[in-house]
Amino acid sequence: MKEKVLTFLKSQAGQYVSGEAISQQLGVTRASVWKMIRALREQGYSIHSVPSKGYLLMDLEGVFNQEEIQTVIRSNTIWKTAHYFKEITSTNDYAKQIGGSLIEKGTLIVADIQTSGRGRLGRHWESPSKTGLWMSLLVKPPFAPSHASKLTQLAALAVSRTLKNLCDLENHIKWPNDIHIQGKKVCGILTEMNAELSGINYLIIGIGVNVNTEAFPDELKDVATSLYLEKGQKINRLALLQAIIHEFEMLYLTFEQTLTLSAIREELVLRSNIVGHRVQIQHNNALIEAIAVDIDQEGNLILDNDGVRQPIFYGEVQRVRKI
Ligand code: BTX
Repeated sequence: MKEKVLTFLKSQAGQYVSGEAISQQLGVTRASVWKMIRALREQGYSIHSVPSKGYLLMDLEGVFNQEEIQTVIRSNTIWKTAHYFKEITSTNDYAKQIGGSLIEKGTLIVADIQTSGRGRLGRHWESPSKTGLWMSLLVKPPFAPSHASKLTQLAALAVSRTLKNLCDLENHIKWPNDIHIQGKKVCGILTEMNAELSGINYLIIGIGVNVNTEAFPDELKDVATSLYLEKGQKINRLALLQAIIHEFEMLYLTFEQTLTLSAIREELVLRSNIVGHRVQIQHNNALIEAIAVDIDQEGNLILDNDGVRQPIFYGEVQRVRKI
């Protein structure tokens, strides 16, 4: 029954609804309306009450709980199962714990806070409470481990498209795993897998998006940004989650057919803030400096060093100056 109260409040978005109106609509007493409002608040919904006006649902920033997340992924064909945590060390760590026993095609793990969010090479990923999208997409793909890194590119494109289409924010993909707005990192992606030569046991695509972050710690404020800081308005995290998962699903289903990035290679290049620039890259213990000229259908960054072309599969890339 409390779901019905919630649906009713959502249908009146932005307006106060009296306890009387809710009790009449649902055919229950005012006392049970109050009990259900209390239960919804315990579930994380922010419901404001004013004695003369009634109740107002204030979930413009998106409330995460098991039911809401399950609802937004209902139509997804790959990630149908979700695990929501109010707090967790890292969604990627949890994905590893359950990865061995994963039987469904895909599982989504979402948390409101990560206490030990991780970036690449064990670096810390700042994941404060309820302001971001901290999630892992766990999947058991039927293809060889060599294809895994391409999924980072699919995820980056899914986020990049969503930030443009849903939030109207211009953004760039910093090959291979970040999304930048105005040169600052708004999203990072960490892909990890458990594999044998014969195949992938499970693969985890961890995605962290700074959504409604109002301020960053000193060490990040020059390099990090959030959708809120760029747009000046709060973004509904559930809507963002739904859009990213939907984009990713479409990209993944196409990728499964060809196992190459040929269908999206040009778009990856267009959205890149690396291709067309002189870069430095740490690769196999050497620091290479060259011009990034392309991304191939395997997802490699193509460097041109005085006419010699070299594909780079993975690495830390930094722009040196515009050519
Ligand atoms: P990365 O190694 O490319 O980036 C890590 C670096 O980014 C840090 O060293 C720091 O300088 C900077 N940084 C830390 N936190 C933030 C932040 N919130 N916003 C912007 N910059 C930041 C990027 O690794 C991959 C990050 C993946 C995070 C997701 S969240 C869900 C999943 N679970 C988990 O533990 N990690 C992934």
